[in-house]
Amino acid sequence: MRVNRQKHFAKIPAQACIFPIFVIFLAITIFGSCFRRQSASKPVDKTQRDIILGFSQIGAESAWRNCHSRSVREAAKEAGIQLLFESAEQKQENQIKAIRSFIAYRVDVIAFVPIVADGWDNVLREAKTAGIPVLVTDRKINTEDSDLYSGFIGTDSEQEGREAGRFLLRKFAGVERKRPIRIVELAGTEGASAAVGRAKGFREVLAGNPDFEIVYSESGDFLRSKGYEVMLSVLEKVPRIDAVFSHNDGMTLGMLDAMKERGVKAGKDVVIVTVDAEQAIIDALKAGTVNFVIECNPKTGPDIMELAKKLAAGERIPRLIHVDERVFSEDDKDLDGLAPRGY
Ligand code: GZL
Repeated sequence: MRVNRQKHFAKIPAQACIFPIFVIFLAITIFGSCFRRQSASKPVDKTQRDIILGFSQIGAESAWRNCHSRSVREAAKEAGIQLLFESAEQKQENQIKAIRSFIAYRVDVIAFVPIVADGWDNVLREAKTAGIPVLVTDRKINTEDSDLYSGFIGTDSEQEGREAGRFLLRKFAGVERKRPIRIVELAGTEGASAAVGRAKGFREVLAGNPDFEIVYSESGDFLRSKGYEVMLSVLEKVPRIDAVFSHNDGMTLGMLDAMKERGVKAGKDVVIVTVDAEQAIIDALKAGTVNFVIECNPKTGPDIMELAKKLAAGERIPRLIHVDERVFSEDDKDLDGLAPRGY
């Protein structure tokens, strides 16, 4: 039975309702921010309250990123750290806004994944002025002032690129050929340290070797949809592709869809090398449509929380921590026994 309660409020003019609500809201805001400021200005024994970590994440562009976000959230809960988690939806300006909001809220520590390597000095200077330590995670930043952040924990993208190059050297060693091996590169987000590093390490290994030629490179922004689009276009305009180096599995999965549509036998007609090692790509390795997978470890949440606790306690941390990673190859003896991170 619906009871019309509207009549109980019909006699009170709307203005009279808004004013007391406004006063209450104003009181909470003033008292609340003073409390946070006081607690931040006086040294507070952090054991008496949860450490507050402001975390700016890129977005949700890949299975790898989603696994990384889950790892951070779960580890914060496990560590008893209050996590303010902001997703930037692939925009650097949203990350800068989030970091500024963390500063205003006077969190104990700021951690973030820089979507691209440049453009962070100003906002990190504001964090430094506010006395809030900053941990850079997953991707690296370019800065002249190394004082702007306390340390980095994440993957060694240049090493991942080198592993890709070394596999191709092994794969095509001793193969009689009348022309160089023609390579297409499906690159990650332009300006992202993960893409810059992978490209650099890959080229370092193949540099000066006349048997290999990177005939085409284009960014697919680490997105499956773009990997598909770029590969459809490449198959139209780049003849005789022998190998593809893709900077992440998401783009590789899109590329495999495009190759299948065009009747190209991935893993056989074209050698496929990819980075991340998400489960779908491990399955493709077992099926023979991918030849080599370089692992990029997304499960760094627990390490991030340990470092955040040290920073909150005023302790120093290592400037650079590269997490452990491995490779998975078509030559692995026990493909069924592979132990990827399972995401
Ligand atoms: C690498 C990470 C990359 C992954 C992609 O450290 O930044 O971003 O390789 C992800 O899958 O989108």
